[in-house]
Amino acid sequence: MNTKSGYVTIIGKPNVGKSTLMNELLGERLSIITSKPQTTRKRVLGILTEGNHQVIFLDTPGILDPAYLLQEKLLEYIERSINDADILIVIIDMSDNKDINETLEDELVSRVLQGRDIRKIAVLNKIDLSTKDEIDKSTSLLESREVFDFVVPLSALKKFNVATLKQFIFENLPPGPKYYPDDQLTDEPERFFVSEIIREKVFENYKEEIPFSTEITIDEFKERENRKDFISASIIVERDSQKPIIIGKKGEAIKKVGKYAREAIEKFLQREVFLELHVKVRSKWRSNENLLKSFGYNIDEG
Ligand SMILES: Nc1nc2c(ncn2[C@@H]2O[C@H](COP(=O)(O)OP(=O)(O)OP(=O)(O)O)[C@@H](O)[C@H]2O)c(=O)[nH]1
Ligand SMILES: [Mg+2]
Repeated sequence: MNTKSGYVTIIGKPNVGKSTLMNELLGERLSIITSKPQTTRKRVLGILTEGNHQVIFLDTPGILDPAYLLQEKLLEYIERSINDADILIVIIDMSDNKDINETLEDELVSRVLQGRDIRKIAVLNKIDLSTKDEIDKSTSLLESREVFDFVVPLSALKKFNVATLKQFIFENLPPGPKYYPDDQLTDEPERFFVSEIIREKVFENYKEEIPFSTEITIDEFKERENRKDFISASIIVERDSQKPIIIGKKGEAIKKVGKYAREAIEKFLQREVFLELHVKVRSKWRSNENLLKSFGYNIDEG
């Protein structure tokens, strides 16, 4: 059989809709999405198999100038995912006037665009928030740069033009074997998605610097016969003063997060679970090499 397969890496500034687009292309809610920037912190792999085509999507953290060690690690995930790419998607937020130039002038992006001979796609996302004139103007501007093989305005949220993008990807996949079984969606373990879902609920339920100061660890994940799975997780914060904020008055805040997280985990795993949440302080974990490693930010091992 003439199969086609390849890696499609999705990059862009924070919050432009990378994870929304990957999920939409996959038809599954795999990567977590929130209205806050810096939601994605690792490379998230999603597999799409249709007929003779297998696409391995890599969703990446948003590109920014690293201010602390965690952000340097995020940049390494992005660079690595770019190196793996057969096709590169650069997403630009159409509703943010500055985003086109800032993205194209970003050092990393311009290096990639001028570099390796791979297919390069510009996605102008969030067109549901713009007028037709604005969209036409931005599309022409991107086309005039002549670095992209394809420029597509779309709305990942409203599912507009996503099929056109998918078609282009399928047509431009190199010949190759299927790397994964047809029904496999990802290569990450269930506990990764469980921790991500909890982090999504933390992002959604706390304000200001709290989401950015938190990390999730899964301390226990037990499948039990004839009983619900048992999951014990910790919300890690950076300072003692953040602990009572996570817990809330009479424990209400953490209870709410726990409920939302459990419901979303059950939906994802399609089975019932018992979820227990703790809070731990790990001083300045975002700048601590060993702690980052223990939280799984070890790029060398993939
Ligand atoms: N209006 C509109 N909003 C969108 C669209 N696509 C994504 N969003 C919203 O933009 C926000 C960010 O979406 P994400 O998919 O998390 O963005 P991201 O690029 O993965 O963000 P990071 O992982 O933080 O870099 C969410 O609130 C989405 O619902 C779109 O096409 N239209
Ligand atoms: Mg994301």
